[in-house]
Amino acid sequence: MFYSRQPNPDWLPVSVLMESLRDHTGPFRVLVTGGSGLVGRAIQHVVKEEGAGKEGEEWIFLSSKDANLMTMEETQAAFRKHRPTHVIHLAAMVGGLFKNMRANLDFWRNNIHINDNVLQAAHEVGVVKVVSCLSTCIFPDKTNYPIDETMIHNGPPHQSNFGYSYAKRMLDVHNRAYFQQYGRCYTAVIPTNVFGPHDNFSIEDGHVLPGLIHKTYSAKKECKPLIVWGSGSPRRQFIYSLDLARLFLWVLREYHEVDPIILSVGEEDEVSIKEAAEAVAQALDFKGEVVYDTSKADGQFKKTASNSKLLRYLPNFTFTPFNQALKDTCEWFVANYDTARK
Ligand code: NAP
Ligand code: GFB
Repeated sequence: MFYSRQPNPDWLPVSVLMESLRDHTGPFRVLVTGGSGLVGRAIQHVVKEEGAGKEGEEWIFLSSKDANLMTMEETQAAFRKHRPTHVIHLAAMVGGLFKNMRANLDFWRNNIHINDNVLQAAHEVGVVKVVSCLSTCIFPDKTNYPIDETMIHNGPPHQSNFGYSYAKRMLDVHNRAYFQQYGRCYTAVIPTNVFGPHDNFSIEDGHVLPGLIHKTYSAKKECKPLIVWGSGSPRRQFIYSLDLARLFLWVLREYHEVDPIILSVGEEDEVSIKEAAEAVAQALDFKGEVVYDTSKADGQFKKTASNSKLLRYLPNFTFTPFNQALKDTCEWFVANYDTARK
């Protein structure tokens, strides 16, 4: 197992270095924090329905009901109970642009507490590897494009979600510190905007695609116009949750750098919010009027990310075509309207 940056052997007792760099040969016992959310449910699907789990592996998916990871006591209790060998750390306070604009302090505090508790509890029980989750919205707002993994700390993030962004950036600092001091291979992925079944379809708190799906569904049912917030000109890359889940499994097993890796569709797949709204209308066969409410914020204009590091590792990875993934997500929402988060 090779790391992008060897810890300075002068800093670490060799036993700790060898202990943490040792290949883990036994079966994985994988703890997934945030296992009940959009990304967690997608990982459950690929492990249980697509056979992505391996013989003898144990997968444990936590929700906040199993442990409130904001408190160290409950976090430690969950880690001592399950004794994972590997962790996929998804749990976080998450939301779209408008929820972030309303609650930057909560996004900062909640996520800082959760992340510090999870990584320390993992270290204390000897977890061999943790894969945490950053986001392409945490990069500097004033930057060159395309964005790549080396640019995380090159300047302030967009004002709309600075609390969430700085909390996520500290995960990268955490990972480097656990590697330098204890040789731990704790790393992170950087997904772009994610969508799929089991998303949070709340119009006020959710992200743009689930919000538009919910609004289009209602507009069609009530024969009203679809109201898209903002100008429709900002640009986004969207990754289907099941594609992200498949990539998470690869990162868990085959990616051995502490440096984070962007998990996103290519720059050429970036679409405008207007194009996304039109794609949602088509997927739900909505033929009514589409109105743009420019009194609402646009947020970051774009955060075009490069997936060239990913494609260097996985040159043949194929993403689900956007319109197909959107159609599947809309069908899931319609079929599960009564129980979906909204
Ligand atoms: P989500 O659907 O909102 O799920 C959040 C998960 O975290 C849920 O399982 C939730 O448990 C859990 N959680 C929240 N607070 C908790 C607490 N105090 N203690 C224990 N568990 C807690 O979020 P998601 O979209 O799947 O996001 C997963 C990860 O991907 C996050 O780290 C997020 O920052 C990152 N990410 C998401 C996107 C995106 O577009 N969605 C983009 C980039 C990165 P309950 O179900 O019990 O509430
Ligand atoms: O997914 P979203 O809420 O967040 O997208 P970001 C916001 C963009 O979509 C803005 C437009 O340009 C909005 O004006 N938009 C249009 C809508 N209609 C809607 C709607 O009905 N709902 C929503 N939410 N937006 C987030 C970060 O940025 O990206 C989070 O704030 C997170 O921290 C997430 O990291 C992945 O893509 O702008």
